[in-house]
Amino acid sequence: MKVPSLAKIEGVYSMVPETADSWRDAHGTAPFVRGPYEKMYQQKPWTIRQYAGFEGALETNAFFKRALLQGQTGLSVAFDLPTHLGFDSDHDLAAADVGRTGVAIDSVEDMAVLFDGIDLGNVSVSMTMNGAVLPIMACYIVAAEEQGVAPDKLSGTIQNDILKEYIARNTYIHSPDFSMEVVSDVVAYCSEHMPRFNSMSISGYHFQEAGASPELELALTMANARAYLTHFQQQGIDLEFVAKRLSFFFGLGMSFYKEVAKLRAARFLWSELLDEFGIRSESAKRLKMHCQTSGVSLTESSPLNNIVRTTIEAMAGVFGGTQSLHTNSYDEAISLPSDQASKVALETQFILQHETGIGDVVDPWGGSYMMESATQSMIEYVRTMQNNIEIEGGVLALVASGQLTAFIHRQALQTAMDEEALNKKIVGKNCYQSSSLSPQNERVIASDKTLLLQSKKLALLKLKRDDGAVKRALQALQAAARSKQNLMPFTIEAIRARVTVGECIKALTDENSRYLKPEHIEPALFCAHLDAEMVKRYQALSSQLGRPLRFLVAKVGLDGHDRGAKVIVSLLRDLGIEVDYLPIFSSLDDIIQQDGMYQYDGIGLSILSGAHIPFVTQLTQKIRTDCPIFIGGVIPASDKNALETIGVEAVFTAKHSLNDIAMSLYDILVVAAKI
Ligand code: 3CP
Repeated sequence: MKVPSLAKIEGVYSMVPETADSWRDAHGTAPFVRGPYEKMYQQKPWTIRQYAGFEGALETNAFFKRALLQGQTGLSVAFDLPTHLGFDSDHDLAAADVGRTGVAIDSVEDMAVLFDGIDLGNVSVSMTMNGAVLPIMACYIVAAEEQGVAPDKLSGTIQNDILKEYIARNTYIHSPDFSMEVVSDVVAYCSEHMPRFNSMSISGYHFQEAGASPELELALTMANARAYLTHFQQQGIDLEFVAKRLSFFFGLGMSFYKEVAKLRAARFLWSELLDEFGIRSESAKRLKMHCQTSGVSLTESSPLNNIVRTTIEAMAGVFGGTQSLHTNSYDEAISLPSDQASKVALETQFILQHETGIGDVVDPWGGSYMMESATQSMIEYVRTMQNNIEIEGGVLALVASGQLTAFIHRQALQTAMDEEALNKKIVGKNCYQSSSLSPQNERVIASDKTLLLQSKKLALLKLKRDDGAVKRALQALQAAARSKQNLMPFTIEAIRARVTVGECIKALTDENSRYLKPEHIEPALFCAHLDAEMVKRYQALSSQLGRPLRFLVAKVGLDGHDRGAKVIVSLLRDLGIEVDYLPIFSSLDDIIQQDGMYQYDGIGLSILSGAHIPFVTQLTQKIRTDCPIFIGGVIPASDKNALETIGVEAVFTAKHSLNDIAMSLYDILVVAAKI
């Protein structure tokens, strides 16, 4: 796909605005570049909405209550990977991931505990859920109903943005076609029954985390927004009404000016897009957004420096006029956020809101030559990209072929090369390195205990419920899927009858089987930036063996973060190694089977969900003893020794440069090859 030049954005500081005169517009009027509301934070500060969830509903409920008491103003639920993918906690594929990167929700009983003592008529709740959106929305609605709160009183947001799951985040379940129907079912249901609830959060955040620049993030987000509007129109949904409750979600990286410009440009583009669809409602044309500071910008070394990064990113969000904000915890490159780091992240927002006066001025960058031209350049970039996407067949076609994913990966490779060549400097990672690590206080997730408890609760639920009602509800859901009716009311009925999340999804996957997207891994030219002697040694090793080295890189379990794994595949291939890649959702049996065929020189696992110990323990028990195993991902330093004891040859984390990784692997390969 053709990519517009970034030169305009890069050279923005010396440009004089051509057509951008947004600063002359009043705040709170179309096209809303200067902000969705006239008085912005002078009238109401942004919502402090920290994304959180771990272990079971009880633990997360306690965390939510503490956060609300401390002054957080909205809730945001992180679900664990099995919930995202529609597996109950007692499913074989769920075992390693229960309660790790979010809370485990198997049924409405769990959802009721999650919000116990929290008035859902008063507190707005965001739920990051896409794949299993039907049963999770239904659990939320039924839990509220049982609390005495009717759907029309509920306020909050469901992410319900499946396109970005295929492009970058990877927690999808069904094929894109069926998933788009599910998305519109949720949107249509909310517009009829939940007028205060945002039925989508069209997300760019994950594109930037996967490697996209801020301008590409914006272009893909707006392209998806257009694809959804087109789809809803085709479904006969009243856009005038639903567009009011479509919100957005953007990332905030370290390119400070670009990030502010991106948020200003986003509002212009949305207002323009709705004009194009003939929508007249002013309130729909106000783009409302949530923002989150960047996870990938955080470093593993000197983690306290991440507080500075997060603060700068958060300021870009506020200058850009966000409605809601999550600030990351400083230890996220190392482990799941500790209590201390979560508290600092929350209090960073209090400091911004109460000590700085940062929100006193509406659109403070308005009128700056640099900012107005940056905003205009963003708008032009997005328009050109949109044009190119249409020429190539539109978003849905490019999602299905995997080209948008590959496109982001190409930018991730470029970033990795820029860091290696020191064209992009990261303090503590590729410059100003120091060996001192700040003291850590890592959160330890009691996953085994959570798994046991969830399994017991599921067994009890199945004993107590009316089996006949369960069977009838599941049959009705399947029949509705076959006859293409809106699935929300049928899922709500099933959830009321105590059908589990996994059972609902199983009923749907029996009709529309689980889907795996195509994978393309782009080549890279890393060797130019690596130690030349070492590159030659790789070639010599292969010559001595009389064959190319052969590697397997695998993503095991349910964790969809594959940016790092794919960069490593490109690196190894550039070193002349033949690499097979087992993509997301691979099992240990897949690895054993592949290794049985090829007897790899090395096997690399990439795990960012915290489930590295159980996976590696099982793998080392099953695999031949002479196969070197490497692991990469978010691995706390305290687990490194345990992994080495189990039999892992090397552990690579965000602090390692590509050169470090290539060197360590070489040393291990030489020993393993017995040359
Ligand atoms: C607000 N209001 C105002 C003003 N400010 N009215 C007049 N003047 C103002 N200055 C009104 C609004 O119109 C609205 O009323 C009400 O006050 C609430 O304000 P809001 O701006 O809608 O704020 P909020 O309820 O917090 O909603 C924010 C958005 C929502 C709209 C962005 O979608 C949201 O909260 N999104 C969060 C998404 C999220 O948390 N995602 C987490 C992703 P009305 O309601 O009457 O209009 S975490 C993913 C992490 C990565 C991963 O995937 O792993």
